[in-house]
Amino acid sequence: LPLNERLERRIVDGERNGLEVDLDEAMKERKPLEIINDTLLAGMKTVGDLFGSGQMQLPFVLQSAEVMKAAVAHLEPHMEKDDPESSGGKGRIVLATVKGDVHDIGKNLVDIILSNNGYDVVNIGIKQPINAILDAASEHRADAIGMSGLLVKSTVIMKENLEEMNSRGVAENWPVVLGGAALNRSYVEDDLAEIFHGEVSYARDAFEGLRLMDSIMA
Ligand code: B1M
Repeated sequence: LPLNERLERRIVDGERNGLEVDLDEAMKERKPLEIINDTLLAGMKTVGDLFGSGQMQLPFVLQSAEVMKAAVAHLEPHMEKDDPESSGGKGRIVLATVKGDVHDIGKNLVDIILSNNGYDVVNIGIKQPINAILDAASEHRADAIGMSGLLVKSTVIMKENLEEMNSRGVAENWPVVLGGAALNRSYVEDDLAEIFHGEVSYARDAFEGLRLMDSIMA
């Protein structure tokens, strides 16, 4: 197979052997982020489709996710970084996958993109209840909160989290950025924005997350 198809195939098949060699080869032609966006994420999409249609079992999805993570970890040191002088200086965001949800590949990509572009990211991990998110935001004096979630039920949890922020009177303390495959723009920017007493916005991908942080900090 040609290199790009082979890399995409590695994600779908969960095949790690020789991954780094192929990635190094690909980096001679393309930037790490292009490899992630154009090739590796296409593989993850196929995995999702196969799983969703019952053609792939969960343990194999997990293997694909492991290969995806290994690939991103291998590419990450080669990514372009902002001026290191400004590292972490543009603002601070607490990032979490919401309660009940283990999906973290997207969240960790957001972490990488923001960190490489001058933000200080406090990534508190998966399955995080709102208490833990708000505690981290206070403790680290965050400028914003980012929540990720891929399950349909996570979209409900996000709504509950915003309601909890309203009832604690902290909605205006932190602008909230929401992302993840089960969300859509109108749910966040119409429905959730309507009930939330602070500022909430939707990021379709990690780059929109970066743009939103830039506008929050402007
Ligand atoms: Co799961 N899973 N999974 N899964 N999984 C989905 C989400 C699913 C759509 C698959 C399907 O059915 N087609 C489906 C959800 C269905 C639903 O809710 N309606 C599903 C399911 C059902 C499940 C389980 C319930 C399966 C089971 O146990 N029976 C279970 C859930 C466990 C739980 O959370 N409690 C489960 C488990 C798993 C694995 C552990 C095997 C593994 C996750 C491994 C890991 O993350 N460490 C896994 C995977 C890999 C997937 C799919 C195949 C791929 C997800 C992924 O990593 N995509 C997924 C299918 C799909 O999404 N189409 C699926 C790549 C990633 C880069 O994309 O996270 O969307 P994404 O991030 C994007 C944007 O959304 C955005 O930026 C990223 C790109 O730049 N973004 C943000 C995300 N967060 C952001 C935050 C921001 C800004 C942007 O700011 C804060």
